Amino acid sequence: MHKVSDVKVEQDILKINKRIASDNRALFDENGVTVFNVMGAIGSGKTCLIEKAIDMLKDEYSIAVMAGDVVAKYDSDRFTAHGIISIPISTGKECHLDAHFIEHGIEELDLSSIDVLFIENVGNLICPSDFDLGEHFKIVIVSVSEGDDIVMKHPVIFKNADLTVVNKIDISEYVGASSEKMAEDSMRCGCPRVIMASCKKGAGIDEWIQYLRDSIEG
Ligand SMILES: Nc1nc2c(ncn2[C@@H]2O[C@H](COP(=O)(O)OP(=O)(O)OP(=O)(O)O)[C@@H](O)[C@H]2O)c(=O)[nH]1
Ligand SMILES: [Mg+2]
Repeated sequence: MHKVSDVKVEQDILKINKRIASDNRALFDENGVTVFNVMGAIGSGKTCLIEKAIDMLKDEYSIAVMAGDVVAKYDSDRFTAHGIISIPISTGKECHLDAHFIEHGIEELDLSSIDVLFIENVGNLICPSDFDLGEHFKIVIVSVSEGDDIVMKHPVIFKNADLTVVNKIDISEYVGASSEKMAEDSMRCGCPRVIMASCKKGAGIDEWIQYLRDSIEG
């Protein structure tokens, strides 16, 4: 009895989330905003890769970010230092963003003046995969320092992703992880595209930017 009611509550939460996400997506579409939901474990390089994208695309597109974290101010300040608008979304105790957080984030933005919105999700590979935010593309950043069995331990988030970035390949040999295995595992889970990158050293950054540009241009 107890278990059945738990399942019902979860189903209701996901149903409500889906409805709000669909409203968010309709607003993004009306305003011609392309939205990327950037997920991945704590410290995998989400902020670093979005910062690179801002620097390399901000002359072509008007970019905004929603920075989601338990305490969001720190990453949000990193984004605004690149001369764009960033909305901090502090989740408190929540381990993921949901569509309702994004709905409130939208109230802070003039969508008609934005071309591209990056949403940096809270760092982890589990909860964010359940929650549609109204984005157009789901991206997972995974770093070699998480160990090369990490993808197969969290197949759902990779299955639902449009792109996996295997980051920190500059330190693969020091941490004893095979970035090739991680890329293969991600494809095996069902992710259609993988980019190998080192946000720090610059490897794969041109491909990352090209992926974003192609996605924005549709
Ligand atoms: N060696 C190496 N370090 C990297 C690379 N990319 C990011 N880092 C470092 O990893 C740390 C975390 O990077 P962030 O971009 O802040 O990671 P994040 O995923 O945004 O982290 P959270 O928001 O806390 O979940 C920082 O010290 C970065 O300098 C990389 O390609 N190679
Ligand atoms: Mg970050």
